[in-house]
Amino acid sequence: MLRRLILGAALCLSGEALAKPPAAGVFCDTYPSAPACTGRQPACTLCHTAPPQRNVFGASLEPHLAPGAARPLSDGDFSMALPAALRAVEAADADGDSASNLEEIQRGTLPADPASVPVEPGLCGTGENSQYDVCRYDPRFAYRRVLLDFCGMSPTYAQVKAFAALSEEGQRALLDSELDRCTTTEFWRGKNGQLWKLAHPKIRPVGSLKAGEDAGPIPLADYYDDYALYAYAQLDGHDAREVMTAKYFVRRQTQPTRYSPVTSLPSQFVEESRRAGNLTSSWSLISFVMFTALPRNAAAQSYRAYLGLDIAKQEGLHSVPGEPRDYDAKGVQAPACAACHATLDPLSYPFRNYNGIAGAASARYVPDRLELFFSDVAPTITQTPEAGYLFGQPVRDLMEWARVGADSDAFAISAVTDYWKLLVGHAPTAEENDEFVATWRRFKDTHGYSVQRMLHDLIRTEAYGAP
Ligand SMILES: [Ca+2]
Ligand SMILES: [Ca+2]
Repeated sequence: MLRRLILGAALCLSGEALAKPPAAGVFCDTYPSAPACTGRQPACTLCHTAPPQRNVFGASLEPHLAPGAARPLSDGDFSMALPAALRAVEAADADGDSASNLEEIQRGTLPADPASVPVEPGLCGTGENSQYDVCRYDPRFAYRRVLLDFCGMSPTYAQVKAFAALSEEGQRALLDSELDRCTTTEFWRGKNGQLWKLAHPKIRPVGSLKAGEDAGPIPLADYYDDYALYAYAQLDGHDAREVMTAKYFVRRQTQPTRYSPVTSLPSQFVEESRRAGNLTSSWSLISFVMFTALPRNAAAQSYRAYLGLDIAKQEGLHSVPGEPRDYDAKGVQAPACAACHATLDPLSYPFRNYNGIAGAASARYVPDRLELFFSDVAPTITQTPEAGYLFGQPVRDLMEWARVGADSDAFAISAVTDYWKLLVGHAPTAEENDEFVATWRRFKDTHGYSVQRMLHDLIRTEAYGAP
């Protein structure tokens, strides 16, 4: 018997059958150097509008998938048949944009979207733009950009002339020292400065609920604490992962802005052993857990904000066998919901004891929280475990969730993408992919997750410094 779906709580897709969870992995085994596969996996939308509906590229694959075999295919048969089907349509042009499917896959554009086409590398003719060295890294262009992006002001004519007179080595040194100087300014690190802008979609402030400084009419939590931890983790060679893993809080002093770690704040209530950076801040618990028993929204928001994966867009799906168990009886086992909830529910279990809005127990870690406050939600609600899964890997609790997440490629990719969008002006394009991958890999493997050191790489990329 079908249980009625409770809309709003569950994340469901239309249709009966579903996208095959192994599809993204098999695709990347077939095209390991495709931009969609470098450090991540392609979203379901490569082949589907919303699973199971296929887009034009997915539909063109169907007749080549184990032709003659009975439908539906098992996951195993599907995985065996997909590489040959992909190869069979490589020369075709599913979306009619004149670029073959193979060319689009290799250059990182969408084979089912005629608006997404590979751009020819710029024609670097001379005389097109005499002011700048178009198509190649131009230190003068980068210099102007660094002052604008990090200091919020254009260089004066005298500064530009002085810069141009320097040797190549002198120009590089000045770019580095100006970057370091400008990242100490209020424009970069102060309240509502550049770093705070990067934090907005992660924190999702709501002025009417703000407590403390700039309090609103219903003061529930002070999210300036969240901005302070975020900014601290981005600055001065600190480890950017601590936005997810910090056991400390950060106090902000003004004029000039300074951020310093502290062991307690009057506005924060989760004890040290249960803290996971901004995932467990008062504001995150108040605004993302709110009144819910199983905090799926808090889990999905953390996944999106810090790991760059949006489950509602079918990104980062790692179905856990046997899930979702539907402990809170929301009907998420219906096939259209299970596609996302097999990932989302086990992602949410480690939040089970973090309380949202509940009077004196608000924004706290409460052992047996479901037993104490939510036992009437569903007969099986109290069976919800605290252990869960992230990226298909078991995690004991939210601290381990945060640790695994912070150490993942997804974290580094997401963090560097934020700066790429802010500084280059858009998400990395297929043409920029090599520089982008080199930048996030060095951020992770060489720079110890120091944003400051990563920025010195980023301002040297052609993506940033070629006019
Ligand atoms: Ca095409
Ligand atoms: Ca296309």
